[in-house]
Amino acid sequence: MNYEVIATNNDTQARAGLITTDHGQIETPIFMPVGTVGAVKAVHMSELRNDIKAQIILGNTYHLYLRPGMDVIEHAGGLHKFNGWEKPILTDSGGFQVFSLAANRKLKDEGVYFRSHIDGSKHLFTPEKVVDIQRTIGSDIMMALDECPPGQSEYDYARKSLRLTQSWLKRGWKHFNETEPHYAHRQAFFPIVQGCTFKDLRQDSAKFVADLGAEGNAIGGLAVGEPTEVMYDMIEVVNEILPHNKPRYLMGVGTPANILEAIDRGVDMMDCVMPTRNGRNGMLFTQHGTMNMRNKKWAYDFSPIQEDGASVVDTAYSKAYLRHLFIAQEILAMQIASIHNLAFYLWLVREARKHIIAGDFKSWKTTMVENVTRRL
Ligand code: PRF
Repeated sequence: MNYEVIATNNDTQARAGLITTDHGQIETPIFMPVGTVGAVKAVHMSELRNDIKAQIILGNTYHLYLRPGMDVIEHAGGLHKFNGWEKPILTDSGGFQVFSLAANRKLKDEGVYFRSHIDGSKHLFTPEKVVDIQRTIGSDIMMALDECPPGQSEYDYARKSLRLTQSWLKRGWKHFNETEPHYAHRQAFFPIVQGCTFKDLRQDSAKFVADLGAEGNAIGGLAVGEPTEVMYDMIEVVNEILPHNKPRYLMGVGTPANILEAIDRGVDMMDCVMPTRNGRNGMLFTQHGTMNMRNKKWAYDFSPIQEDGASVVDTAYSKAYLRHLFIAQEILAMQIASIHNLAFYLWLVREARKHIIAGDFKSWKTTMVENVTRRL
């Protein structure tokens, strides 16, 4: 993997960059649609490519390991061959998903024991094992095993948790360097900064991560219940330390406004289930504000979903029709909303990139944050 900074501004920390992987290039800042089980919910690969213009998607170690299992993925020749996505794939390590989904979790020095949320079977994830799993999946970017404590954690817990994450990181990094890819393409390994809402722990974690010298670095443990301003402060603290010549990935964030504020603070990569999950519930994000498509106010509104929208669905269907589909619980409603929201998120980061390069990102961002936070 290679990363090159293309442009910076002197009034923000924002950067425009270019990541090169063996599955192609990624223009940053970038938003990565979430494809937990190897599929972005309700969206075809052709729509991801052509309508949404996704450049990289996410997969999850936890889900793919439990189902279909590593034997199937290995026989398929890796996830790219299995799901037909030929561009870059990033996989999360499973730590975060174990904490949000699995039953009977037990944290030990060696790793995390848990029971599958699917059939109750017992498993152990170690820092080494999640590297092996991600080797089998064949993701272009793999993530380290970490613990992501709740946003309101006490200092003592946060410190102990960070020590565990750091000892896992050392082991995962060592194992990554001692093992080879299973397929013909190269893989990168991103360590994850933790430390909850405590500045000194965040700094400690960021230094530890920076010292490894990985090809990119991630910021975890945010957007987990802490106030938004605290999240922004933590991003600033961490990005003062993480190297400028490596991409920075903010995990699981967020709303369109969160994304713009993160880019302003020097973040290059983001992912979130929000555009797809909220979309399936009838919430549309647009550059003029959010719309709840189940609302009665759209019943006779035959104007396009979004006149100046970024994807084909925006002008192909009316608001009244989309509302009807949601009320009638038609599958097409979820498909349209998912395509619209993802296309909007990808449009937003492309625009951000243009404005970083043009040098007027700061003023563009201020106006855009106001617009996207409106309710229509
Ligand atoms: N760690 C990992 N994945 C994550 C997170 C984390 O802290 C978050 C937190 N926003 C989302 N996904 N491994």
